[in-house]
Amino acid sequence: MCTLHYLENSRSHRILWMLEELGAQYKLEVYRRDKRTNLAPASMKAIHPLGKSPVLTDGDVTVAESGAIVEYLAERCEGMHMMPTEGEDGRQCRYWLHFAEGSLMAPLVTRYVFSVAGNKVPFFLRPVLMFVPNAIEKAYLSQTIKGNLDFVESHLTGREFFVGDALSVADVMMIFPLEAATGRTKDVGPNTRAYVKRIQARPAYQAALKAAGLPYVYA
Ligand SMILES: N[C@@H](CCC(=O)N[C@@H](CS)C(=O)NCC(=O)O)C(=O)O
Repeated sequence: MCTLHYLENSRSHRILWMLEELGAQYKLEVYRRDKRTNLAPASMKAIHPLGKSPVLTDGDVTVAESGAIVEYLAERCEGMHMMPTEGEDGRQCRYWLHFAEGSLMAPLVTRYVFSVAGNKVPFFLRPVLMFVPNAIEKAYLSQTIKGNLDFVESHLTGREFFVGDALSVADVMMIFPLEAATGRTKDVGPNTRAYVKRIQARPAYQAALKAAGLPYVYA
């Protein structure tokens, strides 16, 4: 049986949700974030050298990176119906799986790090110390994030899922950045907001919340 190393309020939630969608048997190890730094606890480094979450262990096998974990689960837990590999659906599935972390999460994380840093700077020093982050926000982050979210919004027009007409690992990967964006920006369109609500209403998603037994705050 595999074990999901689950960090509170993190990308781990998408993996827990997938395990529930698959009806897989699993164990859950829950880790709390450090109250001062909000980082993962040092004990996660004993599971994987980077100490990030999610991590899945399965006997001697350790799998890190959400994208690699969802592929592993599809292959190992009779979940290939969630990972089309052929034709246009296969290409689309691979595209969105990579887009989620590669294109969508990256600028959202950068903006988040800048905002946390900004909150720690005394307000009278902010104009000086936040000059570079503010310039990066203006010249790059705002247009990149908006461009990504407009692209997603247009893709979701008239669609229930990211790929074809069934839930796939593309949805599992996309939900986390879309939840984060919904909480943090006004650039998320109505199709995307409705999609996030639909996913969150799924019984397996609700079962994942229950299994974690912690509030899930992603904004
Ligand atoms: N691209 C990685 C990102 C992993 C990652 O950064 N996880 C965050 C949680 S969302 C984490 O562990 N943060 C705690 C820390 O950096 O200490 C993935 O998708 O698994």
